[in-house]
Amino acid sequence: MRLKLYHAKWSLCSQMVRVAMAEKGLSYESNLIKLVDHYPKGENLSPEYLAINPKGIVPAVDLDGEIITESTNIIKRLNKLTGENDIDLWPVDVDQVKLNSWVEDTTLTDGVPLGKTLGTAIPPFSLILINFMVKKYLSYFQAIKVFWKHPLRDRGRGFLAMKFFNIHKPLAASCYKVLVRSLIDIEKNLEDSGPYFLGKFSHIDINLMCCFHRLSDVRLDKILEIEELPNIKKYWELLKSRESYKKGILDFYGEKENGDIEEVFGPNVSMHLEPLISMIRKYKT
Ligand SMILES: N[C@@H](CCC(=O)N[C@@H](CS)C(=O)NCC(=O)O)C(=O)O
Repeated sequence: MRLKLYHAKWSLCSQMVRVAMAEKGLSYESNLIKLVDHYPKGENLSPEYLAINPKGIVPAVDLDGEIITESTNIIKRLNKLTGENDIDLWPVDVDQVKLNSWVEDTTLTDGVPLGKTLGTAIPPFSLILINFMVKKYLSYFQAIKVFWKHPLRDRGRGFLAMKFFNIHKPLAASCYKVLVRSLIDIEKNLEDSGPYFLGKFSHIDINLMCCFHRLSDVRLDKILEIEELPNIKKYWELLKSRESYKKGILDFYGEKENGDIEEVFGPNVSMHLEPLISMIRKYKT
């Protein structure tokens, strides 16, 4: 079997697939793609990559010549393969409806407006970093080229807007409610079924591991440690202790990834932390 992964180091959806690969113990040929929002010579809009994924986004997998795109599809497909570890990411003895809907809602699903679900509410919080990277790495000419070339029109428009303006703050603020509601739902769910989201480890824990990790990239991880969310605190520790967290996420942080995060935040926490914590306290009382 030949398994080739097209992915990016700092990409939430790529992280999800890499964690799934690590959980299954699958070895793969790695093809790292430089994304146009943080590399002047971005590769995801190149004719070669567009031939693999015409949407120009990562991840994509080549499984014996068959191209699979969309992180959820990829993970479901990988789960059918036999790797070194005997683990089923879609166990039949857990609530299938819940698993399905939570996986949907924690994925960056195309066509779902930003901020509608947890999976589409996390990226707006990442925008502080993306906004910074677009300004830092893209020339005006490159930003205009991305605007023209990006098959996903709203992405092209967004990246161009970020070259000129800071659009991250209002967009993140518009997602407070969804993030807070989702955390409260997760807390309640863990209280009922823990230690993993549906009792045993499954696809949804991979998505939540990556979403929570992104919160830590944007200096919002303190929200996962507050006393109002004790089950989330335990759960996050448990997720971080899995080998797949290191293999699929941490191992892909280099000087550039860490350097950009440091340059944006320094020793500071996110500007959204306090309002979010106050909102959780309000909802919990
Ligand atoms: N629905 C897709 C979303 C994929 C996606 O948006 N990937 C981002 C990185 S997380 C990307 O390729 N961004 C580059 C761009 O839009 O130019 C999935 O779940 O795989």
